[in-house]
Amino acid sequence: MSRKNQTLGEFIIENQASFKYTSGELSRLINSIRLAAKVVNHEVNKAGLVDIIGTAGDTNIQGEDQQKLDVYANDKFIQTLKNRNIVCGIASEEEDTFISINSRDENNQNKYIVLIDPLDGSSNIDVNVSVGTIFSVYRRVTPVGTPVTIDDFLQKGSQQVAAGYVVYGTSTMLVYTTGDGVNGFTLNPAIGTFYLSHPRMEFPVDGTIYSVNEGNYIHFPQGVKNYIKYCQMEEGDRPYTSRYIGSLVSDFHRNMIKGGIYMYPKSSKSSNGKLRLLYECNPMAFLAEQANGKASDGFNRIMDIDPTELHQRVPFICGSKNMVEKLEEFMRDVK
Ligand code: AHM
Ligand code: MG
Repeated sequence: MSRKNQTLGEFIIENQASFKYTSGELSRLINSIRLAAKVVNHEVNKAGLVDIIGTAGDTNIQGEDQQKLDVYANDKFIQTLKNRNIVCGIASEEEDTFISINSRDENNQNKYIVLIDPLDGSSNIDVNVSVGTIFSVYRRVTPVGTPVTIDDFLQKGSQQVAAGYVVYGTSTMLVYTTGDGVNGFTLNPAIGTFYLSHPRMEFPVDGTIYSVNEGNYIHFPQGVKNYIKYCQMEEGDRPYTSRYIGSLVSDFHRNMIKGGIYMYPKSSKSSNGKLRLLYECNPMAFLAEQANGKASDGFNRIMDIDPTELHQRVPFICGSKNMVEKLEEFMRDVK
């Protein structure tokens, strides 16, 4: 089956049969995400040349308007999914409401909807620090052939059929799951091909890294404060190392490889935290569980939350299983 250095294209074809709904549609969908990721990667890599090619709002030498990178990424992902006539609906962090797609196919048989955060880690975009794309895929719940409705998007994370991210880091990687483990592919920019570099990725059950914006410490719930103090205590393999990039995809990616916990809890400033359930937390939770990790809101499984709004926020704790469970223990203790 899968082997290292296999290209993503080969991997998709070889693994298509093992996916329980084998229409080829999901494979085409992952393929178009792969294409859009390459286009966005090219643009992200040019971001450092901003003084030379102009900033957002300027007109470039070809007379084209320079776009902000997150707007650019949003356009590219939506355009690619639309053009390839693959999905029946898209929701994005950058769009107020969902987009219904009229298939060119007369029978309009498209079954999948995609939720996407086209460029996450906005505070890192202008400073040459890793950012990422996050995506989540569901089968629609309304009848095929009719326009999508909000019900197609407000599904529990446990209903996801695929999820993944692209990290635009020192290398660009696409990491995804279709419910049969997590595989990571690294882009060779010279030839524009993704290769399987990280087969069967898994969180170590325990870790020694904690990732949280400690500037918000005084606003955190007592359980989180106690857990942070626990991380810092001198005992056994503690104190843990604190690492926070401020880019969910990059923090998650590092923690999955090395073992760690990511936290964006609620605070007295934001009662549901900051991160969005449908296109940030659920896809990362699906990946985490598929990689033997865990994702929680501090008390309950993220993927069991019944969504009520497209842009809903939830507290998000995710990472190595034992670490997340330890945090939950601290939360319960002060409930
Ligand atoms: P964004 O969608 O505006 O980019 O916000 C999401 C990002 C996450 O990637 C990151 O983990 C978090 O916000 C950082 O937030 P903060 O700067 O408050 O620590
Ligand atoms: Mg985001």
